[in-house]
Amino acid sequence: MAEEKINDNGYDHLIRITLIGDNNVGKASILKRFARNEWDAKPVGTSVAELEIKTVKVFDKTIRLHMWSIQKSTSNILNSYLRGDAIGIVYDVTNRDSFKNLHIWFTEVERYARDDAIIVLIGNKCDLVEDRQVSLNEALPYAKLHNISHIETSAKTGAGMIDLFGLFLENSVKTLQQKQNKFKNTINVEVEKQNRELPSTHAKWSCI
Ligand SMILES: Nc1nc2c(ncn2[C@@H]2O[C@H](COP(=O)(O)OP(=O)(O)OP(=O)(O)O)[C@@H](O)[C@H]2O)c(=O)[nH]1
Ligand SMILES: [Mg+2]
Repeated sequence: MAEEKINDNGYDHLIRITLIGDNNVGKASILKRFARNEWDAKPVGTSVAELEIKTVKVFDKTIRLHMWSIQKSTSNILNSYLRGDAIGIVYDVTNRDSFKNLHIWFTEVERYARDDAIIVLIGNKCDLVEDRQVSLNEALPYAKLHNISHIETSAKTGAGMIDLFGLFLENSVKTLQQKQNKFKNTINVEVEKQNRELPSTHAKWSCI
């Protein structure tokens, strides 16, 4: 008999991921690309918060993802969205101001995020090579200073999506399993990667 039974909702764990950052950096587009593999060149801006839901397989667990993108003016309710398992702080590589404003978002994260939350710095719109205003050479030391990972993405092309969400997922699941005192150092990973159209270097999880 399985050591742990899937719950009545059909998943082992619920993981909450929240993307924050300046207006227009592509938070909703990143989630739409990952959740539905869709791209919209002219999306309606988020009024308060937007939710995407997706179910994935990580290690041998079925994970339900609730992924929120938060609008900047949501600051009065930001705290509740920052209590989740993972947070992506997004800037736009073609918009220097969105990089300069990162300290505002880090302050909010430091104030509200859980100690065990997975935090990733995300440089989006890396497809716009000609318009780039923020280089990797600037972003990487910044991420290192804050002791977090950094990934560049393009919601338009899908670049970096699998790496980003692989990072969120693998770390969130490990944290959950450590919490449940069931984490094993050697996990036999057996996953069929189904989202093959997205570029990837990760093979430890799959979309189902
Ligand atoms: N070229 C390019 N454009 C992008 C990318 N991601 C988002 N965009 C565009 O940037 C604009 C803003 O995208 P959104 O996803 O609405 O950004 P947001 O951060 O959710 O914006 P707010 O809800 O206003 O805070 C839209 O015109 C998108 O089409 C990307 O990776 N590459
Ligand atoms: Mg939005």
